[in-house]
Amino acid sequence: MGILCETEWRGCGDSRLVYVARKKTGMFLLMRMNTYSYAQVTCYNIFRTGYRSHVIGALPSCWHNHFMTPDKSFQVHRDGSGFDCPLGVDTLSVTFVRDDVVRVRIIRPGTNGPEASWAVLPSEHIVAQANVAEFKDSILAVTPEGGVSVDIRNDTFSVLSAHGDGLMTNVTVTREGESTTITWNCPPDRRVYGCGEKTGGMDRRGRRMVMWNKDKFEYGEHEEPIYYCIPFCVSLDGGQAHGLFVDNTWKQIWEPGDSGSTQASVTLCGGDVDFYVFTAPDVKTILNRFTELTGRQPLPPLWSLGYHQSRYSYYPESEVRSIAEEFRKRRYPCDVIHLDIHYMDAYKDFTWDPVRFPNPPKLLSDLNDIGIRSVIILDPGIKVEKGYSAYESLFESGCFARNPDGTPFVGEVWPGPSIFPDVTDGKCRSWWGDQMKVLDEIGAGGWWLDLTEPEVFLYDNHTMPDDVVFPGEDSPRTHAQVHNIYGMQLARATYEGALRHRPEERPFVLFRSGYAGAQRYGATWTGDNAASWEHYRLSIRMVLGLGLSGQAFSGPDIGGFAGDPSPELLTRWLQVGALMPFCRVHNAIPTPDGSIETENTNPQEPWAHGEPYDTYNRTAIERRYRLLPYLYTVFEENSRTGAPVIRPFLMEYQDDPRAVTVEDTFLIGRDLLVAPIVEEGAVSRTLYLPRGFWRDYETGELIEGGRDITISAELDQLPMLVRAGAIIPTQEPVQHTGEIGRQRIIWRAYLDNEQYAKGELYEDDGISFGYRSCDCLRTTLRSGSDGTFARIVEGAYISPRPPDFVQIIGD
Ligand code: MIG
Repeated sequence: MGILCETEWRGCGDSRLVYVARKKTGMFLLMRMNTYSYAQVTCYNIFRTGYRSHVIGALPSCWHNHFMTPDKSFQVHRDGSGFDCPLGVDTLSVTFVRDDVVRVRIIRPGTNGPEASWAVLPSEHIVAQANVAEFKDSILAVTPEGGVSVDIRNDTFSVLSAHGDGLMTNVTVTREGESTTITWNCPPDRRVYGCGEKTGGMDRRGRRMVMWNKDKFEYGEHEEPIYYCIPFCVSLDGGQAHGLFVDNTWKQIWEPGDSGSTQASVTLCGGDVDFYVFTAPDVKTILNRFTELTGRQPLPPLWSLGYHQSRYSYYPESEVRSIAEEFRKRRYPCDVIHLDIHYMDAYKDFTWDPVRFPNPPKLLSDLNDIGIRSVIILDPGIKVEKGYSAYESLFESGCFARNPDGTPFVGEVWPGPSIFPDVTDGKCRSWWGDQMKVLDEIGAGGWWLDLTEPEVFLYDNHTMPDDVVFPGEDSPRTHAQVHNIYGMQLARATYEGALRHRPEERPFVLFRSGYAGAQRYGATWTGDNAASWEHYRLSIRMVLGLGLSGQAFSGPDIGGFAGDPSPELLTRWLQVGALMPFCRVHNAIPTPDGSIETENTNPQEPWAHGEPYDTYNRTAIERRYRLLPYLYTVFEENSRTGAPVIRPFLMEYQDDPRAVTVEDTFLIGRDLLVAPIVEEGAVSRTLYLPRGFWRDYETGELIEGGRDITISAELDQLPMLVRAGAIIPTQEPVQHTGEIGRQRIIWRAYLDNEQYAKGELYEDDGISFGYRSCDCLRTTLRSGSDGTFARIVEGAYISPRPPDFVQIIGD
């Protein structure tokens, strides 16, 4: 009879009914031999008043032969969260982080196993209790709520969901030199989403994905990899979802297998096996759990949700001023102008070119006066130059990347030969924060980090050699190990530095590459895309994919970085881009210094093509500002739950086989559907509308879903629909977010068939952390039976807005 932590085994004589009782927690498992080949496992939680039961899994019936004869060694974790047991020569360590999240580590003999995670937050509080049962040649562990179970055989194991579905079955681990491959069975019809910033289609089956952050100017539609890899995916089997996060910073190769194959694998090019399986059956809960582990996007400053204008580069100062003035003169909303590398003196971080920018504090404060913040670019490389204070202080600290022989690693980037801060070291991160002071003091609004892969010119692979050493805080690591977290750690240094200088303000940090968890330091953009219809369509899939990977605050260079968009393309792209989480127009110019990569581009400011595009583009940007109350409410939800800001249908309709294939239509939050025109010359399109009733955003016309519909949209229009029964908080456009106090909230109510609607609005001061101590306001608006609307208000924030107004859209 098998004995496990205070659990008693009993078996019925005919082996058809077996139960395991755990007296202390009042829980027992019942295994019933249902069919010839499977036993159903039911978990009973016993309460004084009765019991609650649920089926937690199915086991091959061959198990019944083993019930009585266990003979395997395993060790239950002291806190009851899981157990360790042998797996071949290694030790397999299984920890239940939540009832629906299991962590699996493989510890090699004579080692302590995976090193502390860069992604996962310290999480002593996140521990679930496990029940472990031992059989003759396998071990079964389940969480009390039955969310996940792990079944371990001699050298393979399986992770099962609450319903007994095999999420990762027959997992095997093989090694070759430094690399380890994890292989498992993957049902042919499983769909795999996420994995960070990836090109191609949203379903990643059939692909070979390399997790290795890489600079790629004008990347191809199927280029692999690019800037920002996240080794996390969400999978769908029929309507059931589960997630996988492989927490390893080395290069990883993911091969989810094509739809005909039944094998999936992940190869780790170094380090140890440490992964998490998320078994909650719905995509939202999985993202909630993943962002609980790796951190959520902090609520951004409201201004950063406004419109951003950028160019490589606006200079000299007079050009920056004239762009800003143009926005105001033409009455285009704009909150931010970006300063790209030409503001610097010889591309040296934390300096200004004295000729091009003679008086930066005055410039930044004049821009601020008209409601425009400046986001300032920084690159990781610090120019080797005697007398340049950033270089001298970094050199002195010793915290920089080194060659294997200990000499400084010097790489070529914009300023010429440069050294690279070792941001894996906390001392170095605070050094970086110290350097930011000179920019903070003169009024920098936000921070833009480029080349964070880290990119180094002149090497074949555009980065440092693998064996470059980062001395680190606790122990040295090679570039091969820290490459993928370099961008994230630089973002962390910047976020923490900004916070140190202005503890009362939410930082805004924009960075090009990251890793799981980087979302807790800010936003990203999709790098050097191109001015083509393909790239425009791709940008939608990429931003949706990033959201499914935990990074919800992203957007493309609207109009394309390389090349010139046609007027039509810029307008269409702006219409969609203006509704993406991060909204910025940016493009390249030839640099006077003869840039190696950029090509000639024409101006891409939204008025660049004259009328009628000028008016169309203003309308597109104004739409963002109209919807800002709703968008901010969705951002707040994201910061609290991890649910992406813009969502593919599969997030809300994962059980609808058609909805899960849609890649060019999306939802903002739950209720607002955007159906962009994505074909050149088109003025109408067909889309699959998910089930239920919808209403046209403008007219309120009621449309039944669950079928294909065709909508027309001339070049000045963007098709949008609202879920019937929703209320969308909006406002009249403003020139910048500093003006919203003048605008009342206009609730656009879209009644359902029962004449019912409900909506929500989140407000706070948009800049401080006051919301953390309740200085915020959540208003719920509901229609009553008599045609009136009732508000429920929670929170202490006093909104400066004039009284709100409800407008019923449609009949
Ligand atoms: O080698 O800073 O992706 O947004 O304008 C090019 C100049 C360097 C690449 C970035 C782009 C930026 C540009 N940078």
